[in-house]
Amino acid sequence: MKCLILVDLQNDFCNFGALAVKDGSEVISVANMLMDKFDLVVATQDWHPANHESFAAVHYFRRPGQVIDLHGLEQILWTIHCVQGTFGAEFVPELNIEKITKVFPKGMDKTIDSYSGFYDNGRRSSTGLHSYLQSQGVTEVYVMGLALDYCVKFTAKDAIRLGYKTNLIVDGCRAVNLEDGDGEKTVNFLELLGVTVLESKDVLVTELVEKPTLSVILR
Ligand code: VGL
Ligand code: ZN
Repeated sequence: MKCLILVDLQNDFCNFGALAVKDGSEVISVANMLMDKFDLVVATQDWHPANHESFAAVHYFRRPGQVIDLHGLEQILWTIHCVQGTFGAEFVPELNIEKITKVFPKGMDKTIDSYSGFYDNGRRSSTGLHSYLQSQGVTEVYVMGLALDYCVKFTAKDAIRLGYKTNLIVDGCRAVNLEDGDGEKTVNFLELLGVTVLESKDVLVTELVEKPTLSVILR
């Protein structure tokens, strides 16, 4: 069984959101197109309390982009984003949420950030995504979303580490690029780990060729 994992397709990462990723909203149509090709679609949702300690604003004399030690882990400080119950934390209205079978919120514990959809950054607790995928007989995952150099990166990294055949749909992602080239570096890094890098059209085309009617024509 194959599963599409949609990472953090939320208002705060798009358009004029609090932590807007450049051209982030462009990936929504990619997600909507791909969803129809999967029997199983899950989504992660960055879901922070208002006093989350990854927010620069909850620390004295700290600015977004600075790195601190947060209870023993290196933490980049962000602007306040994806606060539970706010518009910024909601999925982008254009996203077709009907096909999403289950949503996995993350980042609720204010003392630790959670980039991966599977575990928090210290691997102290799990979101339940792995056991859910196992219960559904998933062996292969396709990962896309926001942001490529943070939550997508760590989700794909955990997926391959957990033994899933892992694909990254690269045109379904956009990067924060705190430093120039972070997005490209992420793609190279994931490829080295064994992640297959695909374009959405590769997935859409394979699906078509597999359809009996078309394969008859192609023969
Ligand atoms: C993300 C930074 C902070 C992400 C979430 O979804 O990539 N990045 N929280
Ligand atoms: Zn966050």
